[in-house]
Amino acid sequence: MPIGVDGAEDVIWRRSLGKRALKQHGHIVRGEMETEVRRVAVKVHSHSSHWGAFDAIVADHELVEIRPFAGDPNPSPLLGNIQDAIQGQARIARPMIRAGWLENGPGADDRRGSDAFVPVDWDEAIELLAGEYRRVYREYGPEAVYGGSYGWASAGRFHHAQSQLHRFLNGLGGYVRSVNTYSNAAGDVILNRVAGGMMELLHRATAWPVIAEHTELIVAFGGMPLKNADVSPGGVTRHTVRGHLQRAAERGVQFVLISPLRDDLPGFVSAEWHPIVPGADVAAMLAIAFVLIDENLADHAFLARHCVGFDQMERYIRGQVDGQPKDPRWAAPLCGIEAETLASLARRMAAHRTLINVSWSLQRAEHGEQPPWMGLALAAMLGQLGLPGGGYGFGYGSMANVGEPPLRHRLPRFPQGKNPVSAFIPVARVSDMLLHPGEPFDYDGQELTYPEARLVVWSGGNPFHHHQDLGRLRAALARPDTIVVHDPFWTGTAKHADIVLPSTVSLERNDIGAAGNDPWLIAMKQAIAPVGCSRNDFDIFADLSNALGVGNPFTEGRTADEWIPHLYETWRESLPEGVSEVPPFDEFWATGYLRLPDTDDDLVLFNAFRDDPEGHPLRTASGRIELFSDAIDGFGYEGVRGHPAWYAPREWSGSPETKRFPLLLIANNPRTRLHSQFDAGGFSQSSKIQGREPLRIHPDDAISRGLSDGDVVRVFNGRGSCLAGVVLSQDVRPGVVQLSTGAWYDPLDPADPRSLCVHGNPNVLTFDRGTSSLAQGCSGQHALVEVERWENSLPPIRAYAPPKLVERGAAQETRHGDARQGGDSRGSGSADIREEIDLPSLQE
Ligand code: PGD
Repeated sequence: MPIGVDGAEDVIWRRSLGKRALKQHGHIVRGEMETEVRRVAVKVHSHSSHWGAFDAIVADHELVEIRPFAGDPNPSPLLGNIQDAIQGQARIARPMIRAGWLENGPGADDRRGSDAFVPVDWDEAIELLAGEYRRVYREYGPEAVYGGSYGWASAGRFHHAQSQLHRFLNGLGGYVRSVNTYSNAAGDVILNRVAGGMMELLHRATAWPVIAEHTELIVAFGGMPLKNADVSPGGVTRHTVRGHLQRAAERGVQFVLISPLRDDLPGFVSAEWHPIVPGADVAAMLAIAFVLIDENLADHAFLARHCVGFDQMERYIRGQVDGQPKDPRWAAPLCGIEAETLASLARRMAAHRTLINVSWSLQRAEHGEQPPWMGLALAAMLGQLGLPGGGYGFGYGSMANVGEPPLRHRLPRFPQGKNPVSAFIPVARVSDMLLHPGEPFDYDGQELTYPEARLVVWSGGNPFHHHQDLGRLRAALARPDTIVVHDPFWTGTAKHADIVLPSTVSLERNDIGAAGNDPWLIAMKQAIAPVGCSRNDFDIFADLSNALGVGNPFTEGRTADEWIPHLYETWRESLPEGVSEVPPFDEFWATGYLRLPDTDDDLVLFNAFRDDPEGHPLRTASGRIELFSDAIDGFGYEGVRGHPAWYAPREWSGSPETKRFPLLLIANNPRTRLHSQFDAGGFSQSSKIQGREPLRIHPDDAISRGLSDGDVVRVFNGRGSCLAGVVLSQDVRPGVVQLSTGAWYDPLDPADPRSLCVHGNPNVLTFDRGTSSLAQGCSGQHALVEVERWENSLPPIRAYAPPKLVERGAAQETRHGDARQGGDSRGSGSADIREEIDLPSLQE
């Protein structure tokens, strides 16, 4: 499968010429290219990303345009990040070893993050790293290797960074893994116990067309934001959520938005907006439940036949447990929604075909197990679960594929082998593990112990994006003997590693794109040559496996380009008889796209269970929906009863802490990129203010602080601080500020773990506590902060610049000098570095 043999054609070249192409074709400058129409010879390569399939248009070996997949009705603007980002200076050009590690060998080191790096060639990097793997496995065993390596990496069934790493580590004897995700750990754990599995709710959710046709009232806790519906792990070929919402709105569906942010539902659905206090949804839900009970609107027949534990929950709601009825008057001051509004909403919900949606953002917070559980309980009380258009949704609008028809067959999969190590951590407890080895912790009814990780490997994830309280993370990352990072980019994580291995991006390799609940298999064709010396993760692990004497079990004698047809043909052979639509590999590859058979568009969640709960029991302890769980009750965890309940988060608008930090920060997923990916790209950059991530604030809060649109502010609390650019917005509840995740970590003083981040990464502010002992999930959504105008001169953005690079032996000198990063990332940074050390051109 050589580069660019297929799809060669002449096309009209309208826009988005890359910088190098501009130079080669001579005479066009960036400003003109939007209108320029010219005919040039190009090659067209089908490809895919987590935010959409596309054709990569290449001329003279340069990526010149990203053109959305023709079958996508509403392509994502995130495609606009790819072109600039993949060729920028943030790419890692060569394998790098941290100077201090090279000098002193493995060991705890708090210089991680501020130390310089020494470029080495691949042979040396492989030899050094193989030696370190050998040492750690021999001296400490596989329980000393943390390979959880959480992260989305890039689309593609074969070059899936985490799967590649896990297969490699399994070949060495295993590793400590992580469980659940940063996206929805709390929802996963609670719904597995009380609804029989979150995956069922996600992959077999009531189909969007059924909602558009049958639902009368959508009550959306946390909304259904279109920005999140742009993405799906593995890819999304058809962005349909906007169209479904439009059809529903045209049919007259009423939308009630319960969220501190008005744009958590698009304006065209004309939602009734109740700007709730962040973190107080369960109080509002309990008040609605109270009214359903009090006014005899609950469906007792459904509760009796399909649920267990309503009695216990009812006693709590009526106040028979703690003397406090959870009525609307109780809830109103907690959640900021008037008592009468809550009561009338309860009556409307009972009178209409109602869908209750709980977005994932609600459970990415302290006590995050409660909103998905209480939302389900409300839907059970309405008795509409299993009816078309009624019932419950977990994550419509949290991801593109929720509500899309499931595929009839499984997808091609790269086998990971078996991990004999039983030790694991809940994914968001990584700092706890590194800071407290040997100490006990609770998780979902189990008493576990944190292992002692000597070697930490990350491939395809960015903890400096996804983890909370980055100051604490930095202290934790000072502890292990060795940290290895495989990434195409100099992310914060790469800058904190000891050994950095440059991976290719997906456009630099061949792969197969596919995702659950998405109907297209995409031939992801290599479009451009790898930047610098970057290599496919597979090839890196193959070399390491060879060096460690376990080569053949890892590669099975195949190259990467031999694995891809192998995966496809193995998958094709495993399909049931009669799936005649699936052609042989060569045909698929030549066509570029394959429509997969999916199921009908009329799926209704829980309909078989509704009709026959005994014949189609749920996979819960009782076979029914658990409004009271004996198991959870038996764990005896603080802040987790046997039924859903209200617990005030420690940091929220009603807490005593607000005296010092009176604003409630919402650190949600960004609108302009997927997580931290391609933050240097054009679309992401277009939203920055004086180079900083935008922070939305209500005009009342801005005026009282003397702030105007476009100002730069310092956002701070007791854990850290960052700069951000002010956007005044009436779409934010007063008392709330919103700063999305994903701006690359950019410490003013890299040697200070609690340094100001000059770019606007909100995880310097968030707290690092699990949702509860039940799920131990990520609580990154909320934190208390204060905001003040930044009066000093603006520090340059260095986030995308490489760290200081030095020749071997120059490390000592660096320690005494300035070990800060290389300069302004859009200015002279990379030039300085190249003067310092002769790096290969990124384009060669
Ligand atoms: P990404 O930015 O997608 O973030 O966290 P995650 O770590 O997944 O990181 C993926 C990394 O993979 C990037 O650095 C990219 O360059 C790299 N990569 C891409 N392709 C390849 C490849 O082929 N090989 C290798 N080796 N690397 C590759 C996301 C996580 O963040 C998630 S899912 C959520 S929902 C969380 N949300 C929040 C939140 O709401 N609030 C806060 N405060 N924090 C959060 N963090 C979580």
